[in-house]
Amino acid sequence: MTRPNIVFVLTDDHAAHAISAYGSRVNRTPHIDRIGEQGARMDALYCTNSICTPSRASILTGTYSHVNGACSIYSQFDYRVPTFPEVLQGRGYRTALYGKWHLGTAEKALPRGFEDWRIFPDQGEYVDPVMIGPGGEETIPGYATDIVTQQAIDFLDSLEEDDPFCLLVHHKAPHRPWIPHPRHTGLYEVGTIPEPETMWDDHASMSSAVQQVKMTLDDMVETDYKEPVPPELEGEEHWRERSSWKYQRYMRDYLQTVQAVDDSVGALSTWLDEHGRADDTILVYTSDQGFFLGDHGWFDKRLMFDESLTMPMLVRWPGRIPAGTAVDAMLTNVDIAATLLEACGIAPQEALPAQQGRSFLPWLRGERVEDWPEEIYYRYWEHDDPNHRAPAHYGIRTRTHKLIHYYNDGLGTPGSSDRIWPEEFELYDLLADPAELTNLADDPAHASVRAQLEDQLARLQASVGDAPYTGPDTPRLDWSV
Ligand SMILES: [Ca+2]
Repeated sequence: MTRPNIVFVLTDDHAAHAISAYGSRVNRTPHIDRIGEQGARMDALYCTNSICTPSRASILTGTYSHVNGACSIYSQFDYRVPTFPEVLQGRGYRTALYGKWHLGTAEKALPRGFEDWRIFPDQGEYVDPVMIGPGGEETIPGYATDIVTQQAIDFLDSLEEDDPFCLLVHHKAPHRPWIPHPRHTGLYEVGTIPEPETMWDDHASMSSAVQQVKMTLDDMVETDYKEPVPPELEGEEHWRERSSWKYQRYMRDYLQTVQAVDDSVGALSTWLDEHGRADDTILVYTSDQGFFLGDHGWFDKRLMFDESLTMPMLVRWPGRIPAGTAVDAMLTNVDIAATLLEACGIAPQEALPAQQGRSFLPWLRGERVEDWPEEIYYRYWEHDDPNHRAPAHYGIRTRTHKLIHYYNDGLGTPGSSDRIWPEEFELYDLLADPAELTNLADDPAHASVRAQLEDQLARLQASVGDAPYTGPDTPRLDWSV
């Protein structure tokens, strides 16, 4: 068979519920939607660590954070763990990467496996970004999303007709601080954006660790909403009106930056159509994790609640993936490398011996796989960073329940092992309470469910080669390292 090409569009912090193919109440994304209309939509794809660097490392290598070393945005990706683009390059693929890398800019951490690449240092800038490439560093005038799209199209234009290619298009958008292109500033006017149903969640039954995170809408700062808070909204008593005010501005800008991403997907799709390459190209749209869009009163990610845990993914491969396929299998970002390699006719385990994922290609073809796991493992390692104060935790999600274990050592006292709170658990019944508003961990009626999930979590954690947190002497990653 002809080897398929890959165009892999990865955005940053684009929640599924800001994509109309996923039923967004707040925006329209016609070009992204079209991938799913012509191909497949993943309905239960989860990240295994909801933050930028770790998810990228898991996607590229097919491994969990404790294996690839990129447990937090402050820890070093183990560059010795091979990636799927390196495998493809070794098999004759033309490979390129443009945009956000976020796996380090030290010489050994620079992209490998790509014949051409341009990356933003760290998070990158929206306007006139600096980009690093094989020839060094330069400032490129323009808007980051459009620049990355043009670099991708220039690469496609440079190819010979028969070259198989793997192109990674890694946008900065819609990551903080959400700077839109001027062509989109008329969209999603302040005051018109619906508030989510859980925006006024009081977190009353949640763990102390979660109640103290600095991720509420009111925790946003002026660089997020771009203008001073009006004096009449100052003061503790006005926190609700102020949160709504901040929400409207945050969402306006977030959704406008998404619109440029949708334009990018449109441009790439058009290129494939016009050059006769659509039929032999796997076009993927996904994001490194989800994001809270005012859900539970929060912005940002990190926590294991579904808005943050869920990754959107749409995949088009005409003739191979039936149009309109909805995949409800429970998948993770660790499964993506195996899937893409298998689609290219390469046995994942032989090509990437360290990889821990399982190809979900059969699901994409519309088949059902009877022995597919009905559980996913999650671990957030970054502990109590001063900006977000999100606690480290691990947990399990099944079809019906979620159990989360916050170990809490040193929480609120970075660098110390003092225990402010004892370890805590949260248990959610996802069938009765899909919005995850009621923590049942200490409900006697759920004691047996909790005990069973604790056993299941321990088995799952061991099966991926991770180990429980056992105390301050356990090696642990620290945000300050
Ligand atoms: Ca991200």
